[in-house]
Amino acid sequence: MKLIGMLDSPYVRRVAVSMQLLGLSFEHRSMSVFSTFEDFREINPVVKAPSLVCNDGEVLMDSTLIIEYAEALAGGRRSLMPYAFAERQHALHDIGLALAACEKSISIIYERNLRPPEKLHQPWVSRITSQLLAAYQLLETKLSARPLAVTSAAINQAGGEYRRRLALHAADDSRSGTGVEFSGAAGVFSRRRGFA
Ligand SMILES: N[C@@H](CCC(=O)N[C@@H](CS)C(=O)NCC(=O)O)C(=O)O
Repeated sequence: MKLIGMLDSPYVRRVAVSMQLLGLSFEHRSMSVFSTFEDFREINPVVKAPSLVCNDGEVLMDSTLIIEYAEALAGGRRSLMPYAFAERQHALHDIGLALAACEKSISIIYERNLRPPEKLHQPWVSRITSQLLAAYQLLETKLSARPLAVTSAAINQAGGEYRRRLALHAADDSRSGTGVEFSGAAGVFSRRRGFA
């Protein structure tokens, strides 16, 4: 399997961290959807990062769908999602906020960096900014009440406050061999200025 995309993208990062935590081996090709657009198009004509080239050559895109595939590939024995229904609902809520925050952050960067300054539509930027602040504010409130677990043993797709199935098989964690501490929510929460 090949994961295509740069790790400054929160979407590529969440897939890379999740696949690592799930114990899946993959090759990572750091390609930009901008500076290497033509090369990227050879792999995925839609030019979306992340793209995952499966072992049979089929290409998957969208981080959530790729993670769903990775979880299926890892088998039911390992999962980065909480098992209990209520905990899963809370995790999905947090993940939705984090993904919305990523989407709005990226929209602002595209609006500012890809348009000529005279074509920038400030009411649109203000709208996106208010959405971005709402998502981060809700996350901040939630996380200040219950800080994220930051170890690879405890983290899950929503940051680690809810028990994931893997925690029931703690011995398995040593097999992932990561020993790495991640900054939160399987990669999605860390804030970066630029994106692939
Ligand atoms: N919903 C998608 C968003 C992926 C996304 O927007 N990736 C950006 C890079 S950070 C991209 O491919 N941008 C190029 C484009 O949309 O044309 C996901 O979760 O993977």
